[in-house]
Amino acid sequence: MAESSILYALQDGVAQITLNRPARLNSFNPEMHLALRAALTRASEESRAILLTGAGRGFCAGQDLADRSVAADDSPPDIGGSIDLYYRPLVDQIKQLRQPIVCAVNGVAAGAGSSLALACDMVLAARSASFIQAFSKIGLIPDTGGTWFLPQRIGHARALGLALTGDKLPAETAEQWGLIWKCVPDEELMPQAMALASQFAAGPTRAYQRIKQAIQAAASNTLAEQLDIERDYMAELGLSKDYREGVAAFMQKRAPNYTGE
Ligand code: T3D
Repeated sequence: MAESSILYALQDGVAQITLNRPARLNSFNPEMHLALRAALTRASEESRAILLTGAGRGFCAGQDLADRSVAADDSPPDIGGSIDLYYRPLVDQIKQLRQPIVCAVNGVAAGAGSSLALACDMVLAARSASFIQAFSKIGLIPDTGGTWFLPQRIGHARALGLALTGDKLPAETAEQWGLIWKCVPDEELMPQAMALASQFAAGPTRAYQRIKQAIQAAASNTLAEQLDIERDYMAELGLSKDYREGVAAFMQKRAPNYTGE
């Protein structure tokens, strides 16, 4: 029986999802798209933090190009349809997760694989990993949110340079440029990523959800709109059990016991 293209494990509130097509650097085919979406749905229901990574030496090399190879006289692939059916809903689903999603980039993240990592809330990368906007090398543009994530995080000049050249960005530079949270020694990637995900799984989930939404909204809001959002979310969270527990724990000089409520 063929091994599943997505591995899933739930432990202590953390759902670990592993892209598992290592012979093709975990590139996307329709089966892996559907399995990843199903795994994210399951994780959204039963976990308080998600950890996404890749099996083998790569994180994800984007679209499986073997599925796009056509003879000159064949009809071309429907790439717009593929984006509507697979890539866009994937970004939407990740951005709508209430719990934090940590991405552990274990190797090369190319094309939509890079965008997938950048769609996650916190990205840790192994020192040997890299980010490649491979799209222009095959005559395409960054998708899966790439044209939005890149300039947002590293500015116009660097975003355009990476997208036009398709040059490899080493993980260390990605950290220096503010594209990702952290670059760590290879052997520390999974322990550090799991420690972060575990910290979130034991944290105030509702506050995390609102933090994510507020920071995301800031990309297009005025200060006044943002101040409104802060007031509304603070008012809501002030009624939560976790807020009450956080204050009680502080006053009693003990660690909080958050339930996510
Ligand atoms: O089409 C749509 O639906 C629209 C959506 C598009 C989104 C996209 O992601 S477009 C961009 C697609 N991705 C790429 O163009 C990247 C292609 N891959 C590479 O450029 C290189 O593989 C890497 C730079 C990522 C890594 O290079 P390297 O030297 O470390 O590894 P390699 O030897 O090239 O790859 C190892 C194997 O994985 C190899 O197979 P083999 O020869 O050992 O049997 C290679 O063919 C395979 N592989 C790597 N990437 C892909 C792939 N097979 C299919 N599709 C891939 N994307």
